[in-house]
Amino acid sequence: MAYENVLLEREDRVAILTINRPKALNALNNDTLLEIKSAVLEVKEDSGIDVLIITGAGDKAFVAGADISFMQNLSAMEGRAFGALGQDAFRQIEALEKPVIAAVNGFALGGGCELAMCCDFRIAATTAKFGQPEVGLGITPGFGGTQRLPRLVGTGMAKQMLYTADAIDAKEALRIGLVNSVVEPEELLDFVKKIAKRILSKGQVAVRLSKVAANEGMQTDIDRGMTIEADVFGLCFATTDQKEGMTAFVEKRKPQFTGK
Ligand code: DAK
Repeated sequence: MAYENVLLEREDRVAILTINRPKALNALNNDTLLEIKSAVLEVKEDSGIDVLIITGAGDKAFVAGADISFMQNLSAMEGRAFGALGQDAFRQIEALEKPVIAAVNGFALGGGCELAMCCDFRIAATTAKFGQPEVGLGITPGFGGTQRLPRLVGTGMAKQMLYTADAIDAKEALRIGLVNSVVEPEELLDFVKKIAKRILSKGQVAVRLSKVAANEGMQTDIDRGMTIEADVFGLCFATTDQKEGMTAFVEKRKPQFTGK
């Protein structure tokens, strides 16, 4: 499908989704959110893709937030619909049964921070900045920020970021656990692709089921979480990847996984 506000490229079994409105620092308007949803659906349905990387076009921004010019004159009902669209798009990324890595190449503010947070994990360039500036605009975060930020960095740090609207740099994001690594901007995409390759070398059914179990477990109590884990663990024994992985170990060779 042809997109105007995003790019969807494929390299081997990795898809790279680039939010592509550099003149507006990749801010998210209605069309961009709709295109993100379509692109993620494409990735979901493409059995040749096992990992998704999300990044921003240009060297300044990952995504500088929801598009303020677009939101400025929305009615209450339009605002509600816009919020629901963003929530829906980001939930679709979070629930995608394939690993999603955010390569945060600059400003990740408001909806941009929220987009990064719905990915499985985040790798940042040294130039990245994270924040939820919404209260400075007289609104609350609307694409999951009040829910995902406390889950990721703890309630105290999340509330400080939410109430002050202050942005933090990549080093601080690393310290509080919002990102996993910080690398030079020119190394960012290669670094993330190397992580993707590490994932691709493993059994993909097991990778996907790990995501399902971790995500569902985060929303429930530990006992229910253990049941979910036992279920996905059991399911692995119905796969050829499990047979191959364990046979290869016993035969002291590298496994040849087929994702089946
Ligand atoms: N929206 C629209 N345009 C934006 C933008 C944004 N979020 N961020 C930047 N731009 C545009 C600028 O207007 C400028 O356009 P031109 O003037 O050149 O036409 C261009 O990008 C370059 O930006 P600057 O000239 O400002 O660049 P600087 O380097 O000086 O500053 C900056 C970079 C990122 C610090 C600054 O642009 C900035 O503060 N941007 C806004 C950041 C922000 O506040 N983001 C959060 C947006 S609010 C909800 C639904 C959604 C949401 C909440 C609720 N419900 C329905 C409940 C989500 C809210 C948000 O994300």
